[in-house]
Amino acid sequence: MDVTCPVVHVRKAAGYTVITLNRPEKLNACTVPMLEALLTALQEAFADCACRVVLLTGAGRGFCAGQDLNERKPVPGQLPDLGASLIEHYNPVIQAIRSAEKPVVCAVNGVAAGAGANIALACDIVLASRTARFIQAFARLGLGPDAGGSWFLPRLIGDARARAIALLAQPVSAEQAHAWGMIWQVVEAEELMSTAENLTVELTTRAPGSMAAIKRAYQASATHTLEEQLALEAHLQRDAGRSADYAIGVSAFLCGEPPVFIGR
Ligand code: LHQ
Repeated sequence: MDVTCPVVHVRKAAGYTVITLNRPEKLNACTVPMLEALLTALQEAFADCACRVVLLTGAGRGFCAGQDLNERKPVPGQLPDLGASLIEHYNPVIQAIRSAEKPVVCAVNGVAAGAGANIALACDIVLASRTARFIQAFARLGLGPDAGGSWFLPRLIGDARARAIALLAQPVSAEQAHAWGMIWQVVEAEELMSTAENLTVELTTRAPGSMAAIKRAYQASATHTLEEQLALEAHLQRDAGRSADYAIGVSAFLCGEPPVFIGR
């Protein structure tokens, strides 16, 4: 079933949901209605038993140009509250992606700038078209980093590179992003969606409980000590060992058959 709203398109496929940012004429720059629709689409997909994986992409030649600057134009005599914008609209999107039990694949089909770049980096597996660019545009606008960029980037590519690309606000090509470990894969533009969709389908065949445990463990490892992480792994593995997924996975292995996991 397809659900279309003006700014975010949702397509439900077998085992996964494709969410497409849909303001192509503005390179999918984010407005409040778009961010609200994106959050709703993510929440619905995460709550949908028929959906095991989410694939996020953008319509047209851009992935997302970040905040729509027309919507947040400085007005003389008024003090804008961009912090409120983040707290109300961007942070919930980032947190929804990171705290979800289901993997989110991102197909970056073109330029990803500002908060748009960081929405992509919040996702679990990021593929980019060879034509895509990632721009930490904030320093060109008199802004600081947001949408999790200053958390994701040092972890993904190291502090030296993260600081430099933020301070310089220079575009990073998809190839460079891949070479630095910022993203999983670079794909020719015409093959991006088929490659991303095939990978998404492959993820739907993996154990849903494993997806949830892996996401939880990797998120926690960013702040945990080794001791804390070992304890968390033991806790997660105790639960996993008692799950239907484990019974299915082991019995399939012992029978020499591919496992067919039931949903959660
Ligand atoms: C846009 C935008 C855009 C509006 C392209 N806004 N129209 C801030 C505040 C609050 C809270 C949350 O977070 C943030 C952080 C941010 O995200 S601030 C925004 C960060 N993004 C940028 O600074 C990117 C601004 N855009 C650009 O630098 C260029 O458009 C890029 C490099 C992305 C693409 O360049 P081109 O390929 O040459 O395309 P274009 O510039 O011609 O853009 C196409 C259209 O999209 C154009 O509209 P028009 O009606 O003239 O055809 C642009 O005005 C529009 N557009 N980004 N952020």
